[in-house]
Amino acid sequence: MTYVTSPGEPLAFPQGFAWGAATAAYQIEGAADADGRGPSVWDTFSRTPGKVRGGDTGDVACDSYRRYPEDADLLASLGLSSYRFSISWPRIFPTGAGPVNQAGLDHYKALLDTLAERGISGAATLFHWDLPQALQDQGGWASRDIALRFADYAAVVGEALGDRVERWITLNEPLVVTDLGYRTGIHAPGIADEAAAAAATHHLLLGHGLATAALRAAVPGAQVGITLNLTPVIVTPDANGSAALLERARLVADAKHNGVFLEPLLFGRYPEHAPAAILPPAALIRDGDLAAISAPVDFLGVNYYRPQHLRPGDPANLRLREYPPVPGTEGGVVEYYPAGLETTNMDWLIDPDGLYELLVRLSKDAPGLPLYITENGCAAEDYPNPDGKVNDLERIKFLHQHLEACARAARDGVNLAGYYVWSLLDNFEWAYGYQKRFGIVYVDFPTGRRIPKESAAFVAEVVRANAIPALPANWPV
Ligand code: IFM
Repeated sequence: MTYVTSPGEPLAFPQGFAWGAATAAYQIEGAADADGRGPSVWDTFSRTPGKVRGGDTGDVACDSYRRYPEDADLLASLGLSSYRFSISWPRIFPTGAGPVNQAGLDHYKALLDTLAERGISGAATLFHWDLPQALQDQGGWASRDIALRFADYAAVVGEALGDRVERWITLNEPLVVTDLGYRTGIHAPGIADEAAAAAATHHLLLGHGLATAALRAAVPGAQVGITLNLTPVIVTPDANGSAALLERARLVADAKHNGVFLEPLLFGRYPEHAPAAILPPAALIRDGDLAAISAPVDFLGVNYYRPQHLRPGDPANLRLREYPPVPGTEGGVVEYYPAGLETTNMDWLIDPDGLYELLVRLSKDAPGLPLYITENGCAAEDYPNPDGKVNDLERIKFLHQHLEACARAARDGVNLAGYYVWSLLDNFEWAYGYQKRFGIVYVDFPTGRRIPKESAAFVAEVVRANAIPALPANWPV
């Protein structure tokens, strides 16, 4: 397929826009026992029967720990200027606190040097969920001490890699850690305890604040931010419902999905409308914590996948594609899937307008703060055709629509500095194992062979033109 970007293309991106692809250590590296790596909570969890679909683990994954030069070549072949990867904490601190494993640091030096040789800069995430098991054994994120351990780890990594990393991301999606790791237990470490989840919220935030200071001390001029998964809440009134109730539901849902991390970071306070159960108790919040948490960041990383839609409805008598809204919202409002919107292979709504609204809202909450889309993409039923090609047209349509939302937001004054597609490679999709494919590059897991999908060619053209090509009028999906 050929993508044509016409001169004077209206959907252009700002000059200097960063184009990248994102991955995470546990999802792609494999090599679980190589070079002194210690176990992480995801090793323990995935090896526990019944926790991950098909009994899949990250033991081998995409074998990117060994095949990283090939992955760097892939990035270069797409013209991408930045690679967002995560550092595996248990490779650096196999037993949690010390000693430091030099071989782990050397691996990331080699990765960054390999990228640099190809003109690609590195955006390093310090914590993308693979906590050293030894730290979990001491309470994990439910214990305050871990915030200090995280800062120690940030300092060590900052000193070792500070001259090579362009941007630092302290945490990836802390809300997923608290919600799925500690509240429902469907992710590692598999805890289902509301109080532990609330404590983890505060300690993740504190860890971010202390790690930010540690990185800045270790790396003069370091660019430090955090990545949040944010979910715009869109309400649709109707003639029968109470507008006041709907607005209350919106505020509560927004506090739960967004405010619980956004407000402490940007404003140094927990959100007023959040359900009490999700907030850390006052006894956990010590003097100075909120100041450390709200120390200004250099940028905000935004992971966008889908919004939440709410409308008046009867929570006791749900219609098709209606669900009870977030806990803590009074009855009379339900979550629903609007009839006109399609869904992805994860059954997640496809709603690029949600991304536009989110970006505009963030630029009001944090005027001027550079925003990066640090993840955006979709899972699809991908497979190689008999001719060996992977024709992922749904993904191209998804990316096209979401990039259009980004370009519009930038045109309308949002300080959007870059976009990373999730993901470079098909990989270990947490509790779904290898059954969900998010990559723009197909991975044949039995052999590790990489096959760039059709979407990779599309992304390469967007990067080349720094603008979005029009899809043919007869686009089949
Ligand atoms: O695969 C994950 C990633 O690790 C974090 N953000 C969402 C992606 C898709 O579920």
